[in-house]
Amino acid sequence: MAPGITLYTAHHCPWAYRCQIALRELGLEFETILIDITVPRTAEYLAINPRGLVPALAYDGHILAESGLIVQFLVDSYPSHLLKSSSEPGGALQRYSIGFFVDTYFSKAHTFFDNAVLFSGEEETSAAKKYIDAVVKNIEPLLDDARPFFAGSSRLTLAEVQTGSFLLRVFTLPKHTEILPSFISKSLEDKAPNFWRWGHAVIAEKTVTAVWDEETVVKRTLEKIKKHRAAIQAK
Ligand SMILES: N[C@@H](CCC(=O)N[C@@H](CS)C(=O)NCC(=O)O)C(=O)O
Repeated sequence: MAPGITLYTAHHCPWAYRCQIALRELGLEFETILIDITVPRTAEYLAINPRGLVPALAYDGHILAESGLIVQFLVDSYPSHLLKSSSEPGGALQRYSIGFFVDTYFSKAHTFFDNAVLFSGEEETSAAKKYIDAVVKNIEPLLDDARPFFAGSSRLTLAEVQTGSFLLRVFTLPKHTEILPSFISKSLEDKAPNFWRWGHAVIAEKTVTAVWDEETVVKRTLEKIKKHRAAIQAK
């Protein structure tokens, strides 16, 4: 019998969003329970995930937390096009390369994007430029052979599952000038063509857009910006 799978999530959380991309890519049946993270967590949810964060995954009687680890658990449990096993020919190297790519994206680039969202004025412009420079320097070379996906793959891989929900933001939010300066898009298109092509291929995939709700993400992002700016002014 297939194990019961329940995903506790909020679709506007990019970390949680990764898990449903993985579940859909793997063709797994799962139940979705939406958690309202704009209010304190219920005792019922805290009993599931004492950290109070989304996502959490109930899998065959086990509770798993932390999006990256949940995704890794799923791709390890269900061999697929997303990732080779370490014992397959080329598997260990593919796992290393994808791990290196995902780590590089988050440790060297994406933080600047998040900063640009939160900051305003010169600080926002500076963070946006740092994001573009970091993508050009660190990510662009790693996507030289994307066809259209990571390392020549014609289908999504774990690299896209771990980054897709963040790419949705990168390619959507600069259209909303109350959130980000629009030069981000033009600069990425001109200076990071591999990243631009790859990112657009990723966000065109049905499993990536399945529960994407731009309006809600924009609304929540504006609320987050307001809260952040109020906290700074209160200091
Ligand atoms: N490292 C965690 C991050 C998860 C996370 O930050 N979730 C946020 C929503 S995007 C959350 O649950 N926030 C609720 C809160 O902080 O109260 C993961 O990857 O699962």
